[in-house]
Formats: sequence, C-alpha cells, structure tokens
Amino acid sequence: MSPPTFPPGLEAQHRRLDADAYANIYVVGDVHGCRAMAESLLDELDPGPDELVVFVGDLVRRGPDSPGVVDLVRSTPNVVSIRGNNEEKIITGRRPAEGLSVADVRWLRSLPAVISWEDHLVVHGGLYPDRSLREHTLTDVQNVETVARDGDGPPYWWHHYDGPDRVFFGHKVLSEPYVEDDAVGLDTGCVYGGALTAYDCGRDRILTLDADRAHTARASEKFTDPYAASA
Ligand SMILES: [Mn+2]
Repeated sequence: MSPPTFPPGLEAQHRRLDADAYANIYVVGDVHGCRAMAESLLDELDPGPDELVVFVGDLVRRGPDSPGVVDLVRSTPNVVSIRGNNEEKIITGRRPAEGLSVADVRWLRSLPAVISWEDHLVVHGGLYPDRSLREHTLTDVQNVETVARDGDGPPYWWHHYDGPDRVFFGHKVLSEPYVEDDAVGLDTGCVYGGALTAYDCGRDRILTLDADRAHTARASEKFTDPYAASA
C-alpha cells in the first residue's frame, strides 16, 4: 500500500510513521491550554517506550496554560502533535502568543500538519470527501468542517468521507466522540467543560476524562452531535 500523498508544500509537512516501531498508538483530541487534563490523561494512558501518543493539534489558546501544554507535549517521551488552526494563528501572528516564548512558537512551527501510519491519517480539521489528497491545502486540512456551500451546519465532511484512510480529527467540538471505520472525531471540548478524549488504536476503544470546569463558556447546543442526520 502506498502512503497517502499531498501536494508538495503540504507533503513537506506530512510525517509518515513506521507503525512497526510501535506496539500501540493513541490519538488525543484538542487540549486548548488545559495542562492538568492533558497530564491526567497521559498518566492514564501511561505510554510505554514502544508506544506513541499523537495529539490532533490545538494544544493552545482559550484555556489557562498554553505554555504548560507546550512544555508537557514537547518534553514527554513518545508524545507528538500536529499543528491545528490555533497553532497556525499564533505562528502567523494573527493572534497573541498567549505567553508562549519565541522558542515555544518556533517549536509549534516545527510541528507537522499531518501524521500518518499504515492506513491511519491524523489531521486537525479533516478532508474534503470529493477531493483527492493532492487537492488539499494546509488551510483545508486544518479547518474543513462542513461540505455545505454556505453556513457551518451539516452535512459535515465525515458524513460523506468513505476512505481509503481512517482519518482521526479534532477541531469540531462534538457532544460525543465520533467513531466509525472511516473517521474518528476526538474534540469533545475539554476547555468548554466537556471532556478530553483519546482513542486507543490497538484496542479500538475510547478513553475519556471529563472536565471538572469550563475555562471558556459554550452553550450546550454548540456541541455538535457528530451523528446528527445530514441534510
Ligand atoms: Mn480546537
């Protein structure tokens, strides 16, 4: 099976892993500065030296401790992350640095936009179901949500996407994890008082850690039901 291929500019930001190097891989949803939750979840996953934890991006912004999350992910062995749209906002200077140092921002810039292994693909936002990988830009993979022509409602991209790769994603705040053969959605809004969610690829199961408080207010109806019938 040939690895997924993006256009050259994006392919340069695609990190291909050798799955044989790992006994298991976990994928974790958006953290948004919630260092204590990320620490607790990593304690629970307790990755061994032959295991890997992949964060879907949006480590930073909205929560209490963006620099703390960067420190944690950067310094914990066997933990990696891709870059989400919120990392991009800081890297490009469109949003303040949230207390991150120049070295922190340089580290964010060094993160890949895509991580893949075997037929697993991790992107922050998603993929357009009617386009090949070669027809995607960095902005697309970090931001795509809906395939509707206007508005931000359903149908969402994961309602129409049918492989070939199983895509793990965050970005869209979901009322529950979305777990299907073709796509796995993991942003359950921990910074909004929801939960931090991990997917255990080896055991095909979800692990969730409920937030004990919201750091940013969000109405419950703004948690998207990932299974809601598409229009
Ligand atoms: Mn996010």
